[in-house]
Amino acid sequence: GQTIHLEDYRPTDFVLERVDLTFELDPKETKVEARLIFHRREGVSPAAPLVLDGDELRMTGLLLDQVEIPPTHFDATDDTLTIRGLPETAPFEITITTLLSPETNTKLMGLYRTNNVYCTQCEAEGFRRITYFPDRPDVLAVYTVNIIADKATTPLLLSNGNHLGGADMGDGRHFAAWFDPHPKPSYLFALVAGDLGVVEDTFTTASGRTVALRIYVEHGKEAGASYAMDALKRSMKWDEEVFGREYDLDIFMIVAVSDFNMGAMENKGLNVFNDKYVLADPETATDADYANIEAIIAHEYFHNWTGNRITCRDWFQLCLKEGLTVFRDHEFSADMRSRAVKRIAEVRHLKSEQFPEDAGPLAHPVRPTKYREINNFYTTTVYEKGSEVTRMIATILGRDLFKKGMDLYFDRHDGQAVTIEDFVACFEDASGRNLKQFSLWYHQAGTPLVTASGSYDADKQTFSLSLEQTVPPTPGQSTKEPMHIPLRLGLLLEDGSEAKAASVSGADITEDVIHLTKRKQTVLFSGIPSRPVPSLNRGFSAPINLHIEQSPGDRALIARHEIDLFARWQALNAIALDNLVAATTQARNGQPVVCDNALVAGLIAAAADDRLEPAFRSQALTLPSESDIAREIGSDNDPDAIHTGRQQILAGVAAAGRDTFNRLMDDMAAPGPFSPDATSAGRRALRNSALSFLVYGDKGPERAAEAFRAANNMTDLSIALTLLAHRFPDAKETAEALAHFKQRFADNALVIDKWFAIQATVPGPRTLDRVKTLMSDPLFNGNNPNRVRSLVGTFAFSNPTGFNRADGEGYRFLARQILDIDPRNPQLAARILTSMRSWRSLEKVRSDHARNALAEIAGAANLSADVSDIVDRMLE
Ligand code: BAL
Ligand code: ZN
Repeated sequence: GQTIHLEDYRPTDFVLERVDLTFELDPKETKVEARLIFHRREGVSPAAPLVLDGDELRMTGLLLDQVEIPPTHFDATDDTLTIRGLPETAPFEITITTLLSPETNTKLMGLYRTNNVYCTQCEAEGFRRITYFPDRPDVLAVYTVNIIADKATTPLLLSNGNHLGGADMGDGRHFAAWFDPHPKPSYLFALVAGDLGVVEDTFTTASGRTVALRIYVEHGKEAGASYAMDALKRSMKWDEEVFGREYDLDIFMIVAVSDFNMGAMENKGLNVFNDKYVLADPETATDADYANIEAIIAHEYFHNWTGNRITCRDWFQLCLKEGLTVFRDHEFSADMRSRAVKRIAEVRHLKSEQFPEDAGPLAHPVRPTKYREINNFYTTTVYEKGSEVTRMIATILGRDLFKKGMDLYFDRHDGQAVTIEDFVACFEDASGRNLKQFSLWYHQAGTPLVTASGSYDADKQTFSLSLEQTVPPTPGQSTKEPMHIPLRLGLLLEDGSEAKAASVSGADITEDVIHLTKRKQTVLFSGIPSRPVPSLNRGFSAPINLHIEQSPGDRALIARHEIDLFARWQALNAIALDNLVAATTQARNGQPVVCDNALVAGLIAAAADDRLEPAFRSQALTLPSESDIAREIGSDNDPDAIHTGRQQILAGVAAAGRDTFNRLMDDMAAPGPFSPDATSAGRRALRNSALSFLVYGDKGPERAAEAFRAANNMTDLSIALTLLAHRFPDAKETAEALAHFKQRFADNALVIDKWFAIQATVPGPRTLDRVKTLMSDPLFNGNNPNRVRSLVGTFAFSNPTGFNRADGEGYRFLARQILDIDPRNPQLAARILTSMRSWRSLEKVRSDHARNALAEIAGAANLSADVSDIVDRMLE
């Protein structure tokens, strides 16, 4: 594919006014008639042709104002339709007829079939697989959609907007008409048709309108949608209360499907979801599943304003809707659950997914300036770092001015397709602050590194904090400008209280935020009575790497006394990470691994502290992952040494904390029947953290097997199974538990995904053979994205020792899988391939194997644009 550049943006020559679509649905041959009313934009040359996008289309008719267009007046190529000789000023109607085969559409873009249901996915460029169209987000039009289908097999006919009516056609078919009054880009178009069950409810908006709510799922699964419905109503209310946003149609629909490339899609009034993010009951969903459902239901709903009412001018602006909407769903979850625990989970996710991306060959700015395949830019940088950038605007301006800026954004740009510059201007105008330097966060890739050191002058009672920032080079950006980094901080005194400085110089400071804007800056705090311990980047106010020389004792002081709970966790995590990095070196050199007493004491004290909420204590007990350690080390990584070192540290904590963990098993036992609420989930999390350490210290599988038998919910059951499979892979009890689990849930695809994932993550070199064997299991299905992700994706992304086998077999296996998946589903193949994004930070033997595997992919014939874009960037 060719490279698209931001600087080449220009508006279309023709303005699209209206779209009328008629679908005659058939699995093998669906007929689509698209009637498009255009007029030439003022000032555009009368000779300019109309150029429309297409992808794998079969066109059987092309009319201008109902008259056939002669072949001399148009050209149809693989990806465009060019029509010449169009009216100079008057509006005209183009009618295009295309034939589609939904049944054989395995790319899951455009119109396809899943479980006998017709379904669409149009973001980013799927609409052009339905008809020729100006398929870009700045073309907003009003749509009418007519759907015709067999009545017996396809009783349900859905599209965007409001239902206009329908009728029997007398020939076994029926039709329905839908009208969406809100102008929208084609990527928000949706059609769903089939035979589905429904859960219904209503929501009354702040202004008193009644909105019909419907969630469609497979027949028999209706009960599993009740949590999603509850989350939807809470989302609608929250968006009214917090952002002042009301819903704008008479009906809001969600459809759950089992074959979906993404998590979910925010089509206007008709969200389509991967059923993984809709269906939940205690027997089959974990606490993490419940939290994800709540977050994603909210995310897609919130898009109605941030994405749909105000959309992107072009795909370079993707973070305009995604970063902002992730920020909104994070705030929602924080309000529904524990804010501190939510923030810890967000930061863990950001560091484990986005930081590696930003440090490797796929690094790109939050607002990129070029792309070859837009599907490859639905990244954690655009989403998660994009959310962090929005959060920093709120931190810099403060709550009230941030709200004022958001209100201005909704007011000023409703109904428009806009840019990041438009978004930032609203906050500048609302606050009077200059955000020019801050905007570098959108344009410079790479995670900034801030190095800090402090010194205390007892005579003068001053504390001086020297800060230096560097932004590492990233592909296409070798030198960087200093950024505006908002750092929240506190200065803790020996007794744990916080010092209040008499004055601060050397940096702008607002509340507890210091604004770092230069490469080097020294901040002087006066009136500090004794040597303080600085607690920096409270709440993770900036998405940076922070290096500060701090003794374990100073960190322990923060871990005990910070008023900011996130900062306590951050301090514990820093102690643990130092220890794990040292343990890796020791393991690699064949030395005994030393587990620091300060770490063990800190972890156990946090776990045992009844004043803290259980969910937080569980987070405190969760050591940095093997990939966290690899990222901290940065280069020449040996995943086996990381694993061995970490296991030794785990053993140290398990042995020292046995009494505490045993007590927690009792204290955190469920007091009543299962409930998915955050408090109950937190108790389960802490109990399972304790169980994990106890099982770690066990010689045999009895305790884990007993936990498996006793579990009455999927959280406990899947953790017990994971403990058995990972800790005692060869035990008879493990084989029995795996067989029992498989048999019990054989007809529940989402649970069977967990069964595959648990086995794919068993550490060690033998797991590759198990994964290969599992691929021949009758329950494996290479056409179902969730299933492929659960086995192949989980193995590559989440099994550092298994995937990174020293002999390179893991990479060769992945290369073969990518080449196998790519012709069917390029998006899925490209996404799984990004699991190799950190290959250059491996030690030489492994990185040589990895390069060879990537070269094998790059050299294959007929690669999709998706995979070739990723592999080329990885090898660049
Ligand atoms: N727009 C793609 C799916 C999502 O981010 O909501
Ligand atoms: Zn989104």
